[in-house]
Amino acid sequence: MPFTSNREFKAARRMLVGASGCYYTAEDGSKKYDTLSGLWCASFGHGRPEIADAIARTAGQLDYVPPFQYAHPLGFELANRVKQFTPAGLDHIFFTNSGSESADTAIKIAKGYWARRGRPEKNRLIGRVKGYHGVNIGGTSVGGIEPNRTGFNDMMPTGHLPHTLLEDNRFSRGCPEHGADLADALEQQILDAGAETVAAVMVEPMSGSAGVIVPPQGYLKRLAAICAQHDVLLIFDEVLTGFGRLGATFGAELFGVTPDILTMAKNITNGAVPMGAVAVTDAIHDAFMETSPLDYDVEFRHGYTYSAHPLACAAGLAALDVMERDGLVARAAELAPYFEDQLHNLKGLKHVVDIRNLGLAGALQIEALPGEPGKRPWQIALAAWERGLYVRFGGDTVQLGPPFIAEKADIDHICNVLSDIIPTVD
Ligand code: PXG
Repeated sequence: MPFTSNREFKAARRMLVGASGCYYTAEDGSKKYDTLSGLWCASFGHGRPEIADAIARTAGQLDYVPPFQYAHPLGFELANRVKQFTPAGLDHIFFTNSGSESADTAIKIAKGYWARRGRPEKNRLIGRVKGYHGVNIGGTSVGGIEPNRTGFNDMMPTGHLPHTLLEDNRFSRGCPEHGADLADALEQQILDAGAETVAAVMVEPMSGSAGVIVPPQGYLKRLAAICAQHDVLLIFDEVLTGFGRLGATFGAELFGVTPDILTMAKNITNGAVPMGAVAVTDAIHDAFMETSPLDYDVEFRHGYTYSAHPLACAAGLAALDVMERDGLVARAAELAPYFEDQLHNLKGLKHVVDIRNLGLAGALQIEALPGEPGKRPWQIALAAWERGLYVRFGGDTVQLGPPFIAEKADIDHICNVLSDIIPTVD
């Protein structure tokens, strides 16, 4: 099983057999409130009939189309739909099947862009400590969650900026005050390596997996300015933040920073069918289109058997319709201040050493049990499971990303259960 303590799971399996709205049904029939929207991907609520119907209809009509040199209308429809939501200037969409594939696709686009511009030595990527860009070779290398990298030997040579998790910022509400100057490490790394060797810097506007690390005020604008100054591409990994999680359609929009490349996945289909996407600027798109003298040449030698899969496209079109029709991004934004208040009310609880939040993403930092990292959140999640909550655990944080259709009473319930449980663990 992926990212699972397999031996422990076999001893106490946690099986889900149904999903509707904000709840899962476990195999014993009990309901479990979904406090992380699946894995941050089913944010519009489970079991949306519009999405299920679209998938079923398409499966009966057009189960599969080869995406190499052939196509189907739903792929173009979805690309046009997605670009209605991406920031202005990011109008060219390439489909993948996951966030990891989006990350590695973005990295190859960045490297290929400079090669096509006659600068193949501009090839190096810079990521950030605690960053997460999935599990493929590129994303693992650029990512900065140390245990995910060690044990696999050297992958792609990559630089890493310092993370922005500062002691001074503990218990900040929303974007913390301190740390914009940490962006200056990018300038130093570019100068050290030589700007002529750096292709791109890749960051999540808000780090999700490492435990909701919210960017300091002004930090992302500073990163973008340094990139522009040194001719380095900026890649935003919005796999987790995209389509509403921060109370804005994208982090790029919320922070007023438009990257050159933006990756997506998760909410794009509300999690119902695997899908990812990468959006790029005209300049990048054109660099690929213009370089070959042969008009039948393949411009981008990259893609997957299941790129723009009809079922994923159908699910994506239906999911984005639901998001728009029900005003779900605005709903996430509306609920966010209440979520923030309730989450920060947990300050003072035994073991809770930091609380972070932005939009409908939140994390409680749990003091690690000496010598047994990650144990307390595991114990918390198991106790929460017994109390009817599905809680994601991993590392020493408890992460919360409720569905955008959550009610205030749901937020109260989640926080009440956690406040009962957390002080009782070892
Ligand atoms: N980039 C980012 C920013 C992500 O959050 C990926 C890439 C990889 O996506 P795929 O679809 O290949 O898994 C992710 C995935 C968590 C958690 O607990 C987060 C993710 C996945 C599983 C758990 O925060 N993010």
